[in-house]
Amino acid sequence: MDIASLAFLTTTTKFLIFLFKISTALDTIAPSQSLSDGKTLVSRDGTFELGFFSPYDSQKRYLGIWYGNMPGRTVVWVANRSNPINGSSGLLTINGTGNPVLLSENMTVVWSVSNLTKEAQEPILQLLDSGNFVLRNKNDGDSGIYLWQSFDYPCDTLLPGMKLGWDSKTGLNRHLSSWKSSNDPSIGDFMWEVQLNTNPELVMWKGTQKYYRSGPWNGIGFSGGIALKPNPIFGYNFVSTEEEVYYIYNLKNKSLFTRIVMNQTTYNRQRYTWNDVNQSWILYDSVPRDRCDSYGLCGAYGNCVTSELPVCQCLKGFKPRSLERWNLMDWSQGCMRNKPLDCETGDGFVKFSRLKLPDTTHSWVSKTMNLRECRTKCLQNCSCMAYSNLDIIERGTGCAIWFGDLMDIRQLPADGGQDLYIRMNASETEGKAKPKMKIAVITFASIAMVSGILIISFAIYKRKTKSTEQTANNTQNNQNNDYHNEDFELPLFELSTIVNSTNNFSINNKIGEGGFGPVYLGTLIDGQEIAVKRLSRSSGQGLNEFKNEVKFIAKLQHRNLVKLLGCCIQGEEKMLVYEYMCNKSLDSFIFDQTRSKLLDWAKRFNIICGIARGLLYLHQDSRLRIIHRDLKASNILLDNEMNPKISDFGLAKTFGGEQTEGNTNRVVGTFGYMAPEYATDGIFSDKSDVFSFGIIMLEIISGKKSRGYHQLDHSHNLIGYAWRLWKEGKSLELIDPVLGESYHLLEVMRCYHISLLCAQHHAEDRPSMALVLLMLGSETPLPEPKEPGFFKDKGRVDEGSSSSKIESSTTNEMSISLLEAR
Ligand SMILES: *[C@@H]1O[C@H](CO)[C@@H](O)[C@H](O)[C@H]1NC(C)=O
Ligand SMILES: *[C@@H]1O[C@H](CO)[C@@H](O)[C@H](O)[C@H]1NC(C)=O
Ligand SMILES: *[C@@H]1O[C@H](CO)[C@@H](O)[C@H](O)[C@H]1NC(C)=O
Ligand SMILES: *[C@@H]1O[C@H](CO)[C@@H](O)[C@H](O)[C@H]1NC(C)=O
Ligand SMILES: *[C@@H]1O[C@H](CO)[C@@H](O)[C@H](O)[C@H]1NC(C)=O
Ligand SMILES: *[C@@H]1O[C@H](CO)[C@@H](O)[C@H](O)[C@H]1NC(C)=O
Ligand SMILES: *[C@@H]1O[C@H](CO)[C@@H](O)[C@H](O)[C@H]1NC(C)=O
Ligand SMILES: *[C@@H]1O[C@H](CO)[C@@H](O)[C@H](O)[C@H]1NC(C)=O
Ligand SMILES: *[C@@H]1O[C@H](CO)[C@@H](O)[C@H](O)[C@H]1NC(C)=O
Ligand SMILES: CC(=O)N[C@H]1CO[C@H](CO)[C@@H](O)[C@@H]1O
Repeated sequence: MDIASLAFLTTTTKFLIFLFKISTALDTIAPSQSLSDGKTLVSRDGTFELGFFSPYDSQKRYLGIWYGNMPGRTVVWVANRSNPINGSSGLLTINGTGNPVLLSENMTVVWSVSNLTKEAQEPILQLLDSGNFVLRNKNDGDSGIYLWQSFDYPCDTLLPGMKLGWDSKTGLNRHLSSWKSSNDPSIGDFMWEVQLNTNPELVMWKGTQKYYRSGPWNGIGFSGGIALKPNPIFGYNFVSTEEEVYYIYNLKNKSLFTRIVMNQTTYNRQRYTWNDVNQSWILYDSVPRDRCDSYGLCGAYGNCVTSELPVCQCLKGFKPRSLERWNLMDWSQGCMRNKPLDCETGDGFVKFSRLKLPDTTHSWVSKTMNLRECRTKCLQNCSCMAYSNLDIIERGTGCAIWFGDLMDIRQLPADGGQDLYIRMNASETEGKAKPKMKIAVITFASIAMVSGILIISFAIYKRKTKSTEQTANNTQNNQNNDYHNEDFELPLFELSTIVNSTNNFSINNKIGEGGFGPVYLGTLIDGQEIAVKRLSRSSGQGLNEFKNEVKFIAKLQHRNLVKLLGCCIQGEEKMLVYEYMCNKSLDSFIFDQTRSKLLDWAKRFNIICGIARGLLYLHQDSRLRIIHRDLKASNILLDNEMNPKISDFGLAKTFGGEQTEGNTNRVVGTFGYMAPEYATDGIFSDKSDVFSFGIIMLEIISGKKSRGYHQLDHSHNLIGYAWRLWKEGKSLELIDPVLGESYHLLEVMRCYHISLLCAQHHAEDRPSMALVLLMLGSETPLPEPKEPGFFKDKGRVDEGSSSSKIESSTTNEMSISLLEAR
């Protein structure tokens, strides 16, 4: 037989087997049925298969689940892992009381399910496409209510959608335990679980020894981990509530496969992804990653630093407990204080940066306390040794404190780790603090990279002593012991760092030109991309705007606001450094024929919600109440996951306490987005931002520009058009045709409705941002919108203030300023 016909035969056989599988494959077992050795269940789409198998060169038979359409057999779950069957007599069935049982010769029960969550009525066993093997009542259908599920009893593998952790109602602890060997799936030495204490974290055990810990969850990731970069494969979360504490991860693309496995051979927890091209599993990541991840390697108060030799260093202010053993590289005794504490008289704290936070076994947390209250709380108890923020989102919230010796600390690279404030003798904390530049007043005006506008201004207040030595990216400077000036601190970049990162302000690096100076793309040594706004020396206005307006940017930190990384002030040079947004601004997507296709409705909705959250933060939740005054699509930047970030605070105004409205002689903003009372009378309030937000929403829904002022017939500007369609019951015509059929109609209509409410003519009719978010997130009925601003007024924008004239006007994409001569 020649090779061709052999190949043909093989293909045909494969095809026949495939057909056979399709025609015979079942995914369920009913009480009258059973599954014997040699037969398998196949999930509906064929992803998973359940049946009897023998691992590697073992002769023993086990009931297990493996991937259905893959060469080799990757087993993800075993039922009778410590009780194998000797021959091929295995039989899986449902017994008289509705419990799944696995029988071997002479009807011996090898494995069974005894704890059902409720009474079984017509129970069936089903293998789902997720790899979950469930027992459910037949009439519960696909409701997700199960009497029992294999996902609650993991073996060594965590699949997407499985929870690793605790259900406090039932006391269930879902954890991974390694196989003893590739021949023997019974419980091995390694376990990977959520350690349930006040500040939970993931812990790996080797027998009864703690082997590795993840560090507590900080709202974004685990404090000892590497931040997960946006990736097309998976995302994860850690949920901690009264009822449940668990880790979970989800696949972004259902046609990819990933799995997490606790591996006894390699002593680590691995994450694999399936490579379709060469048909094999690729190791994606694993923990522990390096020597410093070994639990408690450096002992109490020891700091593990991979770039140092030896890796163990005592934290600043500490010395080896036993110098002799320390020098022999036995670090287990750890470190002790140079100067003992004096709790009665009063201690202080020293801040350590970029640490993996210590073991949380003896700790306490509060979600509501801020850092200052946290410090006080810690000072009150002499056994409290350190504190930190619980959550690092929005510049840090909540309070975590540690009792007793601090264990298992390591230093992490620039973008990892957290700040930890460690209790020290007061004499250690005073006088030694390096003078750090304090920013009292900073303003940045416009950062609009596509249209090339970035208007920034700032002023710097220096403390008595001045230092320009400090650089923001100095990784050596990781144990700086400044204490308690967490407010207003802005890292300083060396001029040379900026010069190098931008190729000496090369024309090739220029990404925009604003009214007050050029914007450059820079790349730091560690690869981070930055946007550098360099103030032109000739720009007097930049400094003015600065002094007047943004006394606050250093205080603003929210995931939906663009992040200021630092600044550089050296001689004549004044520059602000921002995170670089590779996806540029919203307008470069929604108004672009090809790029708009990249924004499906789900992404657009996410953008709407993100902008709303950012605005709510500005209006209400930030320490200063801020009105942005120049919201528009080109001021919404998008990160690589398409999360929106509000930029350009150059025109922003801040408010004290009860003040809700202001008045200005200089009307600045952008036509098409400006609320009527602001454009005509210079009256601004949070509601004028709400108006602009409504317009942006309409632009996102319709893919059309607001345009505005040069259209005399106001029914032809976007808001007029949207209002007319709404009134005429032709709302569907507004929706961006690029969205095709793939949108959630009710959600789009709800957004449309909310945008009209935001754009109502009278400011007092418009909802607050808090209400907008509530409306976006619920399905409660909405009030009928009243006529929008700029609809009926057949006149011009400046109706009622005939004396206004345009002071400087650029294209309709740029900010313009109107001067009111009152
Ligand atoms: C398999 O055989 C071993 C020894 O031969 C015996 O101890 C064990 O009980 C048997 N298992 C089953 C399920 O029959
Ligand atoms: C079915 O199996 C369960 C679990 O082993 C057991 O408790 C129950 O008594 C069995 N029912 C019958 C009718 O054998
Ligand atoms: C099963 O029953 C037969 C006959 O009663 C007996 O010879 C055999 O040893 C039994 N097997 C096991 C595994 O108990
Ligand atoms: C069944 O549930 C009880 C109480 O909820 C628990 O103590 C027991 O360990 C459970 N048994 C199994 C096999 O999960
Ligand atoms: C999902 O992955 C498949 C195979 O890699 C790819 O062809 C497809 O485009 C991906 N889908 C999405 C939505 O990313
Ligand atoms: C454990 O890791 C080794 C080496 O990467 C690999 O060959 C083996 O298949 C892994 N074991 C499991 C159960 O995944
Ligand atoms: C499979 O391909 C990936 C890259 O696509 C490569 O990294 C890997 O080494 C390959 N594995 C084998 C076993 O060839
Ligand atoms: C510790 O602090 C107290 C007061 O804060 C001071 O009196 C004492 O001298 C300090 N201890 C040492 C060893 O410096
Ligand atoms: C300090 O905290 C520890 C640990 O929570 C606690 O046992 C002790 O009672 C506290 N002491 C005081 C004075 O509150
Ligand atoms: C779930 C279950 O019944 N597991 C059993 C598997 O076999 C071992 C060894 O006999 C039992 O201890 C487990 O209870």
